[in-house]
Amino acid sequence: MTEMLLRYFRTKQQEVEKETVYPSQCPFCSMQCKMQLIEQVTVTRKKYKTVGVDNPTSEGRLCIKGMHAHQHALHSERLKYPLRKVNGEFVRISWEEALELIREKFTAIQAQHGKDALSVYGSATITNEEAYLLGKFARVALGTRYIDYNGRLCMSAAASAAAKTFGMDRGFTNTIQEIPHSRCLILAGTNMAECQPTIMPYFEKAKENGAFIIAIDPRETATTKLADLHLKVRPGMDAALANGFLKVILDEDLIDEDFLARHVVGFEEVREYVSALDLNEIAEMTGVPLSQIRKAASVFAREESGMIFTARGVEQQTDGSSAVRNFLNILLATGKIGKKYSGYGAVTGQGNGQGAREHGQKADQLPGYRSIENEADRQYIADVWKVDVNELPRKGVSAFEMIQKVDQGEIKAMFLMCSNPIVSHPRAEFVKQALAKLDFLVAVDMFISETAQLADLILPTTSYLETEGTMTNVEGRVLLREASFPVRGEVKHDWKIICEVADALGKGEYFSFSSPEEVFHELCVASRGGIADYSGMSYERLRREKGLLWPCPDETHPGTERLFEAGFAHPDKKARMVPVSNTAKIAKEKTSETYPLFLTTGRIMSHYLTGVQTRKSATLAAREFESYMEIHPATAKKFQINDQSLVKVESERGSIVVRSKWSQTIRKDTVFVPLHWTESQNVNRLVAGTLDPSCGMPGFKVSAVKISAVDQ
Ligand SMILES: Nc1nc2c(c(=O)[nH]1)N[C@H]1C(S)=C(S)[C@@H](COP(=O)(O)OP(=O)(O)OC[C@H]3O[C@@H](n4cnc5c(=O)[nH]c(N)nc54)[C@H](O)[C@@H]3O)O[C@H]1N2
Ligand SMILES: Nc1nc2c(c(=O)[nH]1)N[C@H]1C(S)=C(S)[C@@H](COP(=O)(O)OP(=O)(O)OC[C@H]3O[C@@H](n4cnc5c(=O)[nH]c(N)nc54)[C@H](O)[C@@H]3O)O[C@H]1N2
Ligand code: SF4
Ligand SMILES: [Mo]
Repeated sequence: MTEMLLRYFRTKQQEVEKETVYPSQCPFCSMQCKMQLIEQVTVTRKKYKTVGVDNPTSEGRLCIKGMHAHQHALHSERLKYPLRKVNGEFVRISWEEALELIREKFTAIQAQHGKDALSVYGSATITNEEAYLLGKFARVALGTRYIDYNGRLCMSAAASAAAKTFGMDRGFTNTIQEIPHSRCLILAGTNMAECQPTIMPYFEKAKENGAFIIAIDPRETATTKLADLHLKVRPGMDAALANGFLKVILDEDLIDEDFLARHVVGFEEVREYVSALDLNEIAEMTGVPLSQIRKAASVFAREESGMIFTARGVEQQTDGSSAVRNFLNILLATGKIGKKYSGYGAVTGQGNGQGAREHGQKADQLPGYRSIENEADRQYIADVWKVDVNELPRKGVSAFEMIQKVDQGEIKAMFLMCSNPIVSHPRAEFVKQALAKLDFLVAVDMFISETAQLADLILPTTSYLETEGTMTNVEGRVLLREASFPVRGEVKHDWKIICEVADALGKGEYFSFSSPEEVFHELCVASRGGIADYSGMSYERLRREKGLLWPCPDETHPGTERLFEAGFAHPDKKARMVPVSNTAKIAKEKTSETYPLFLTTGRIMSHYLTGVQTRKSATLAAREFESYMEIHPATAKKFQINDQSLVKVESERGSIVVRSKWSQTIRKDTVFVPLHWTESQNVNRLVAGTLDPSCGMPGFKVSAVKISAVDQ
């Protein structure tokens, strides 16, 4: 028997005729786990598997999404040719025809309606080089002020809070390797166990080392299970909860007077404001017992080191930016920043959530985190781009406001790269109707997404397996994603597409790049002297040093591991504290007799964003094939909703039908629906279009809804 088995395995082995290894990084979250795709060619077929590769951040780990990412990249529905819509059907055309069509349409629209009638919508999934080129494309090739990107729905609140407070916004102020040594960790509105799974060992090690972990989330999740204390906050009340922490810290005299005096401006205003607050009222409005608020605040302040992490739970609110600022107030009041094992982490989302917000895709931004309204910044970039500074457009508007301008007929055409806004935006039905009004929509995608379905032209692009470029991970570490998988059909890289469209529009001289590395050289020069300074980096260094943390201002600079050790990034080197109100200026929806429950939204382990990619992966799709609504059994009984039965969820905007999932661990006044499904399961049909006025972030995490059983 053994002999037979051995012979069997030997023959099997011999079957593998050729093995090829392709390097890459995971196309999904901000951990940017390094990986290899292994292709085995046997006599009968090709087999693929993905394995992790060691590096300073992910240490060789992969989660299930990464392990199965190749299933969508190799999927038969990957687009191979440009497609033009003719009488409602997509037909194959050549690249020459596609580029000519863009030239014709864009030129005619601008001639008739002005430069700003064109718009660009970008992404934090594309590489730094592509994000940089897209910003340049909007300003130089199209000359429009209207460019923004999906990171607006993701990173804008944390980015604006850190920029205002510290004068600089890099996701983590410390390296990930410091986490295990910190004594107290606050995880506010993050479900990293499902969203950045390979980060978990750092927190598990911290726990083994005796750290006290505090989680803030209306639901119990795989992340909150790690916590010593879980504050089950009412959705949208994080700013008030942070005030509760500050009040306890003041009352118990736990502030770091010396740190405040030397490094902070604005503490007295915060002290005055917070002193007048009533802790019982805060406990009441946040739904968190006072004893828990006291315990959390006092442990955090008393421990010698501590870190606060925020993610979308806190940030995707109409006061997300100030809610984050209030958590930063806690760090500053206790002097826990700019030091070993103490600091802040905005847990970035998409693969390039960090880098894509630095190189000029944002409505008000030029590369290197420069401001498009600052005269010196404009002049510097105009010189790098070799254009007249007066030709550079001024700032545009945030992503959702851009859609509103489409609806109002002000924007007539859109160049959309790597996003699916009719699923991911609030008021999804409105967004769909608005985009349908465009005279001309170009979508650059790997698949016919729900939004690409509306396009007049789809340009097929390469995936993470095929596109080389840099990505800046959750730490702010710039990684070189090497990629060499053969490109199929007539597919082109995003960076190449941008350059060719620019050329078709007569602006080729500004886009004459022949590789991502050439683009990176220019990006580095453009970032020199800016806040996000990459100018000391090169592909060669990134390869050799396994990534570099910015700022890295010259070739001999080792990169910056810990920020703010020598002061903050404002000109006076001091951080800014400001009082934050318990309630948002733009009121959040309240529950009422008609809409008696809070709805919050978020993610699950096996799917990614609007699901275009993960639904094409057989293994991932099988794990969770439909949407659901998490609900407490007591609430479910009150509304006569059985477990695992279909339920209609309605808000003032619209309705969806999903399956109920009873859970003892969610708040009784709250239901949760993930965002990964579309059409009648798209939770964004329910979410309002109100935005945080300071950063344009929609309030994805609070809606008022009613629920009812669907007769079956
Ligand atoms: N599996 C998976 N991983 C992903 C993604 C994905 O789609 N799927 N997307 C990536 C992207 S782009 C992003 S931005 C990140 C997002 O990463 P996270 O921000 O961690 O993900 P979410 O699930 O949106 O929200 C986190 C938690 O916030 C809680 N929450 C809801 N409302 C509130 C509130 O009012 N206050 C507080 N304190 N908490 C609240 C939710 O219950 C949820 O558990 O994940 C990245 N990783
Ligand atoms: N209710 C609710 N809504 C939310 C959120 C929430 O928590 N709740 N979260 C928000 C957040 S944080 C985010 S980040 C947004 C994201 O929302 P979207 O930007 O709409 O996200 P994706 O589903 O990643 O869409 C990416 C599209 O680009 C394509 N694509 C993938 N890789 C590439 C590439 O390399 N190049 C090109 N050209 N195309 C590519 C994919 O096929 C897909 O069609 O959703 C937001 N919407
Ligand atoms: S989804 Fe995130 S954690 Fe999972 S393998 Fe990809 S990059 Fe790593
Ligand atoms: Mo995101």
